[in-house]
Amino acid sequence: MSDDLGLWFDPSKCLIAGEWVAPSGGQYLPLENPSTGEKIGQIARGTGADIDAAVAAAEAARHGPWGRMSAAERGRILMTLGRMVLERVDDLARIEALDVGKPLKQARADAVALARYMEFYGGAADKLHGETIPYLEGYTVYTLREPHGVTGHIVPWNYPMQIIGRSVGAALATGNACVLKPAEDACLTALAFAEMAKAAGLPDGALNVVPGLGSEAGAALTAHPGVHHISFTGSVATGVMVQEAAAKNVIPVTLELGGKSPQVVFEDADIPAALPFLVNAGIQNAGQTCSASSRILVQRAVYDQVVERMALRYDALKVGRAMDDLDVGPLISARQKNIVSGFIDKGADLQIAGQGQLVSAPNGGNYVRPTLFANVSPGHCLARDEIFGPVQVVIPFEDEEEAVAIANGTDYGLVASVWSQNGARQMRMAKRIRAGQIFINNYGAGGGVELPFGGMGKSGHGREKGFEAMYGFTVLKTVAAFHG
Ligand code: TXE
Repeated sequence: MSDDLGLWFDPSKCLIAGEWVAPSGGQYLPLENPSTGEKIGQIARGTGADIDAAVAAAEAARHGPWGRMSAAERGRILMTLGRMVLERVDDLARIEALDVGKPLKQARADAVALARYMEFYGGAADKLHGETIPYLEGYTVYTLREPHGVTGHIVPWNYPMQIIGRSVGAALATGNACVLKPAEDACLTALAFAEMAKAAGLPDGALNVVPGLGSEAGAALTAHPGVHHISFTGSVATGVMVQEAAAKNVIPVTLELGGKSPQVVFEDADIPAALPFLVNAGIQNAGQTCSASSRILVQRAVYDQVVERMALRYDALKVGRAMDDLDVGPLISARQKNIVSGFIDKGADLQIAGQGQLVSAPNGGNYVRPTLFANVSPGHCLARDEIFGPVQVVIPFEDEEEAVAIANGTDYGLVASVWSQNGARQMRMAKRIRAGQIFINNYGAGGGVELPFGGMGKSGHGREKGFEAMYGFTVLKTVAAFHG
């Protein structure tokens, strides 16, 4: 497939108040193709002034036609948008592959997920409601679920379409007006989505997009006194800054900050069924997945067998250009490649059980070989820190007690899975592992628009996806009426 971007919109603009405008500072950031390192265009370097204009546009939208629209009408627009996304799935996949280096099939899955979010939240928009509460004689008490107002959305580069879908989708469905700051390394599908939203009939100002640097446009958005809720997905360090900025304005934040998610394989597991999940959950999107399963915990009796069979799969992994659609593409940037290579170097004294092959890796692309480390001790940095690359460690354990201790032994708590045929053990483990999502005999990195998702510990707080996200994007108001 060709490396032609074939864009149907101008990638160097911001969308503010329904208008495509140049960044007020007149400055731009380069767009690079991670598969080759080539410059393929430029995006806007939005400024604090652009964020001011976007927040003002969102504020106006919530007092204009968007704010007055019925929930059913909002839902209809989102569903129309979902259909439009589906019609352009291949275009979206192509530009995502070129912009972020995601192999085409994986990029396509993200575009389909974006459409699913619009369908889900479009359908749910008019199904969220408050309650009546029995109270004193002579009173009727009910609750209203109201939008926060202006919501800020700071999105990373690893799953732009999915994260925009879950965050902006739920916020719009509940009647908020959004300001979206996509990641500097991954803006194209955010702009494409905004262009489609406009064409789907979303009123001006309901969705504004300001690309730019995290330290400029991102920081301006999180500190803005006109923003009423921030939804952030990214690193722990930046998440802390976002929460500090939000605290100064006393506004709620949803933080999704990644993890070190384990899969726990017991001796009674269906190992052939587990194997594809064990490996795919670590190498999907080149391991740049918040819910990547980077730790595989295996009970001693089956440990050698699992390592051997995972290693065979690793050795067969093909790495190369996103447009060649192999198992693993490049990492997002040279910086990310350095971080991941640094971690692989830190494992020099460990046993490398299996490694993927570079088969189409032009110079200048950000490639690393997927690497499986065996016999890693739980205290090693490879078993503790988020690597955010195609690297997994396999750790042996003796019994349930030890499995729980290792599984819960990092700062994170996003996702976990338990592989066992023993129902009682499944239930015990699901209760004892500290994670926002537990899978039993499967693993769902990135999947399930219906399933509430979010972290414990340093994986963050607040829940996205499903109906739960809609509660997060609304404020509960209690009305107590005395009528005698
Ligand atoms: O993240 P940042 P980076 C982890 C992963 C990765 C590491 C660094 O381990 O190796 O973070 O990635 C915006 N105010 N994750 O540096 O900085 C930024 O523009 C407001 C896990 O890319 O957190 C981008 O839009 N916003 C993760 C977004 O924050 C700011 C996904 C994420 O960037 C800002 C990505 C600021 N001061 C990385 N500084 C996951 N949970 O999936 C930056 N940003």
